[in-house]
Amino acid sequence: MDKEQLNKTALQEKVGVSNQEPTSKHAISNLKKKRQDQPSTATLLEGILSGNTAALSRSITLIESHNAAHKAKANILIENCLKHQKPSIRIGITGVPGVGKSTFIEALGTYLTALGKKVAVLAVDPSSSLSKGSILGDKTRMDALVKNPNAFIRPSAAGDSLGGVARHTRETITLCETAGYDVILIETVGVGQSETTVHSMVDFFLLLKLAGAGDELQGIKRGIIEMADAIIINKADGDNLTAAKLAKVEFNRALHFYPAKASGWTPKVVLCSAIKNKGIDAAWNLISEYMSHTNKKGYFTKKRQEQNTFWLLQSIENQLKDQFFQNETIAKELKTQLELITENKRSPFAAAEYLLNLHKTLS
Ligand SMILES: Nc1nc2c(ncn2[C@@H]2O[C@H](COP(=O)(O)OP(=O)(O)OP(=O)(O)O)[C@@H](O)[C@H]2O)c(=O)[nH]1
Ligand SMILES: [Mg+2]
Repeated sequence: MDKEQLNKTALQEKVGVSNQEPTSKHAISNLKKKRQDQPSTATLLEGILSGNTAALSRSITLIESHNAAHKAKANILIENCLKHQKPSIRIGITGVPGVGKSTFIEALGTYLTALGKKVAVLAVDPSSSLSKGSILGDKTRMDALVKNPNAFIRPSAAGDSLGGVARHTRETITLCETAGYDVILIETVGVGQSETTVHSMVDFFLLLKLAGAGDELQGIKRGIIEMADAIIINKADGDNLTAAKLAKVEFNRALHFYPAKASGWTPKVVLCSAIKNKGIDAAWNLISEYMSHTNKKGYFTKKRQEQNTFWLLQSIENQLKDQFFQNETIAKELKTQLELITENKRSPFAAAEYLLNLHKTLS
């Protein structure tokens, strides 16, 4: 083997000279081209409209992307979808971890597909990147639904901020409605901020509870009960049934003390055993009753319009905040200003005004 040939082997290293990757230029350019070979927005829309779930999944991945070019493409796709959006009902499902949300969704989803409806399940869980198992767990607890051709399950992008997850979920709802899903079920853990976010994007908000444990014990805040259009007492089976019946009476009484809803709807309490498939029909009947009640009064559409206004303003707020805090000069100056405040040399308001003026000159 001559010296030149030796230089070409992958194992040989000349001091100070890094060997070229043993990949041909042709292969690299092919790989890059393939990566760019993303389907066009027209192809994606066509796929979504024809019920192709792979196209739907790809479109959701596109809207979840942080890449600027993808974001621009996603905006076009969403805008084109708006013309094709079909009627649906968006249902938010919340409750403390372990109350049975996923089991309930599995039962309700299966029940609805048997009625001939198409069901999409989305999960809002910004903490899932930390807790990891939650999304995977959901998938396994929805065994039947995962295999059901009339159901589509999509967990939220892990590791995102709540603002990011919320935007993606809102846009995913639009995509699912374009694909013709009649019922959109959105699962969220009822212990943080996410349920307020979900409440502002759904038509009907369902709170799952357990009998026998106080609100404090269940980590449920009063505000969440106020948001609920229905309370489902889950795990009303076996030894728990008597306590569940009692809880129903108590909740019905307690709900009278909450202020009346703008829709004129009185929240109701339903007993359910998601695991035994009991009370699922009663829960759906209640949701249907709510739909006809709010449709009659024109409230259903009004609420969606109000939600759109809220999301427009929320989106502006989020983007302005991002622009501000992601600016490097601002980040540096912010540190200096914080020091000045700590040393009592400047007031927080003067510092804020200074930073905002600086941002204005930078943009
Ligand atoms: N006895 C009984 N157990 C139930 C019922 N529904 C759910 N479970 C059980 O409760 C546990 C938690 O159920 P999940 O559906 O995963 O609860 P979850 O609210 O989705 O939980 P997170 O996603 O972790 O917040 C599982 O072991 C279920 O089998 C029910 O109606 N009765
Ligand atoms: Mg779950």
